Amino acid sequence: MKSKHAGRVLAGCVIFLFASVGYVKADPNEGALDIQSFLNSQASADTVRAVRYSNSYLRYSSSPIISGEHNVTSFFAEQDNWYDQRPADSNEDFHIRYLLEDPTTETKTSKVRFSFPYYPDYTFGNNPMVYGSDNLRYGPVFDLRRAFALAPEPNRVEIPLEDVPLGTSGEYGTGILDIGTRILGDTSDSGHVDLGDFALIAMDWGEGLGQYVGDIAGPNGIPDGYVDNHDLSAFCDDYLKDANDPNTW
Ligand SMILES: [Ca+2]
Ligand SMILES: [Ca+2]
Repeated sequence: MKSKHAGRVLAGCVIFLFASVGYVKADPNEGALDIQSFLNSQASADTVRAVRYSNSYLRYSSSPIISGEHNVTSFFAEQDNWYDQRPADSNEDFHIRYLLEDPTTETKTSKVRFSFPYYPDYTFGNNPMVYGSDNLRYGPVFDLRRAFALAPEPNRVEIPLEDVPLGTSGEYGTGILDIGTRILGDTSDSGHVDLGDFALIAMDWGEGLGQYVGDIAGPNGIPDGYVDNHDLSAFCDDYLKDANDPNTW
């Protein structure tokens, strides 16, 4: 009787052990984000994956990641430079270059798509995610999480970029994705959100359609060319947050 009970306990332990090994719990700081560019609605590049994994990233070793490299620049291209060259758990900014091999034969529309491949796990926890591009149609930066929350398709955000003119070849744009290192409302990019950032928003308040430092949001979470209540609301959400103090996020 005693040994039968012990046998059941042992069997229970073994089952528990297997269950524990099989269970994947996302570390709040870990994540993966797929980034794709599109010209005239056609995917113009392979998926680039922005990642921050510690050891568990090895589970996804088929991802285009070269670990151990210390070049913080990441590439985004039609051809072969499409991998993330940062260390696997890097906290560095993710630099993106939009590249073309052949000159465009017409002016092309351009957009970039972000999606979480392992939703709801591995989404970088609550780390702020801010993206800025030199060919973002409006605004200097936008909050990816705000855009995700308001996107028509869950876990997929599409951002229109400026058109790529006829005859363009090589690099046609660059962008920087900050994960956990920049706060959207920090329009001065000083690391801290305060009244100085509000002053920049106030300066652009009510102006006509254009590109403004204070344009950090819009009805769908993406800068819309105007500085109004959407931007003020985004600023208020971030007021007094500090990029160096996660407790304030
Ligand atoms: Ca600031
Ligand atoms: Ca706006």
